[in-house]
Amino acid sequence: MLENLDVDYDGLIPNNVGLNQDARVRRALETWHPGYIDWWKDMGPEGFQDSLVYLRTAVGVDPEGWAKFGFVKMPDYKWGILLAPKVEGRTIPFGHHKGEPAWQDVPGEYRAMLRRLLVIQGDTEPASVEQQRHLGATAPSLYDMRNLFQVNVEEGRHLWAMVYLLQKYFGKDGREEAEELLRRRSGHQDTPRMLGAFNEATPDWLSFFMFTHFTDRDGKMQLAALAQSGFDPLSRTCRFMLTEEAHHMFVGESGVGRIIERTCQAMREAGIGDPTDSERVRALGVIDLPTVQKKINLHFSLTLDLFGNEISTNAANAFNAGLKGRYREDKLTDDHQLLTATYPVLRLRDGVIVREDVPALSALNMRLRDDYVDDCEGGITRWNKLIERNDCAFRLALPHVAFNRRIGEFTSVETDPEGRLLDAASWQARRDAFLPSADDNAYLGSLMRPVHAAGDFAPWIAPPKAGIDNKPGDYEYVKIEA
Ligand code: BYC
Ligand code: FE
Ligand code: FE
Repeated sequence: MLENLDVDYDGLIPNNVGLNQDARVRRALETWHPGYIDWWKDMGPEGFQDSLVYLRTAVGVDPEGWAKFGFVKMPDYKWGILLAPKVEGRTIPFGHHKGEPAWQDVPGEYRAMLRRLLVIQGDTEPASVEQQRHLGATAPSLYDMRNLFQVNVEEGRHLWAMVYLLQKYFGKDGREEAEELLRRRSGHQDTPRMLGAFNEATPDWLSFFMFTHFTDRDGKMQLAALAQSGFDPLSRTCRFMLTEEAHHMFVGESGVGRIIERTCQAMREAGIGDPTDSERVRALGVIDLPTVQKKINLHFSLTLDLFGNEISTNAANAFNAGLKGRYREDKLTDDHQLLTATYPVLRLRDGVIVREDVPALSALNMRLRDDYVDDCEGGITRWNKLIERNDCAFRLALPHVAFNRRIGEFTSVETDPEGRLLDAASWQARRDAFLPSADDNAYLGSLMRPVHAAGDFAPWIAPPKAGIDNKPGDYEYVKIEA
């Protein structure tokens, strides 16, 4: 147990997987490293590569004190390979092989399925860095700029985590996949990233906060499902990744919260009682709450697509194989095989949305998505409390799961955010009331002006409650001219 907590921090690649004793994998990773750095310089944060950034670096896997903070130039960040400690005697928690010893090596019959899961997971990590690469230029404060870069370097580390598994357990195929992960590009016409939401633009900071709130939360759910895996190295990898994920969602939730707070405050000061009077609110230079709602509608619906089809044989196969479990599988008290269970799914039947019980095995994507929606509801409740505390007569809400979907049951229809079906003409007529319009985006764009003085914040966002690592409010988190 103890050796798992020891991190070798001396070499090129900090790790707790004994890379020094594993010449083959170390060589493969060291060969991959220059390509990764080239990718980071080309596709990672634009500008600021020579700036000193106050970043946390993972230096251990002990839940207390796993990270240390310090100034680093991003290309010199120590992207390490860290697995949560091995649990002695762990068994496969679900599926056909439930109760058998957890696999320490790739089960031959599931090799292709496992590789695909690792590649899809790996692909999202650099994709998000690419999507966010222009945001440094318009950071509303040094605090926010630092948080952006923190998220970016950790998504980079998540790519390393998947590349390690590919190179260690999949030999030549794994090395080829690792190269491909550096070759695909978010939004590229010919070589796009694999999943829809990761090819969308993140044009402004409200989008960034929504992305880290909603889409990083898909990351949390998927990693939690993979952390249950009977393939032990994947389980241990994902368990440690989840430690980092919490901060990404904090950045999103608190970022949106600070925008809401600033808007309410400006409205109060100006004596504006109607939060839907967007014109007057915008004249104050803050983000009107209806625009926040539209961004919620967009990012929530795009992220729901990442759960795949409601009814999925891929998901059933991955569960039966013991590779991908349910959210908190270890806390659930059923047979963990789902031999006879059913699960309710919303489906489109003759133009009507109905609830239907289907075999639970086939509905695992739906189930994970439901757990995700619950988690998102918590965020909405907290934002609404903030609005209420500010005496503002406005409430945010998640749109219906059928709204604006491109994957699954509702691909072929359009609905309003309450889930009422709309014909094509009504959708066209009302689209801009539901989703950010060109005007909304242009307004947000007009607010995106960088603020570089330590302790200052753009006028559309409130300062955070506390600094990172207990630093004071005027801390210089990024030394731009290092
Ligand atoms: N876009 O049986 P189905 C994160 C494809 S986020 C495009 O419904 P399955 C992060 C699917 O590939 C977490 N294609 O789907 C967040 C399949 O194609 P093939 C990322 C899609 O396989 C922020 C076909 O449709 N991790 O970490 O059950 C920042 C039928 O598929 C999409 C994972 O996703 C889509 N949205 O479920 C940084 C975990 N959806 O095979 C990072 C690993 C489906 O027929 N991935 N398709 O050609 C998985 O577990 C599953 O692959 C999915 C899809 C949940 C994604
Ligand atoms: Fe990640
Ligand atoms: Fe993340």
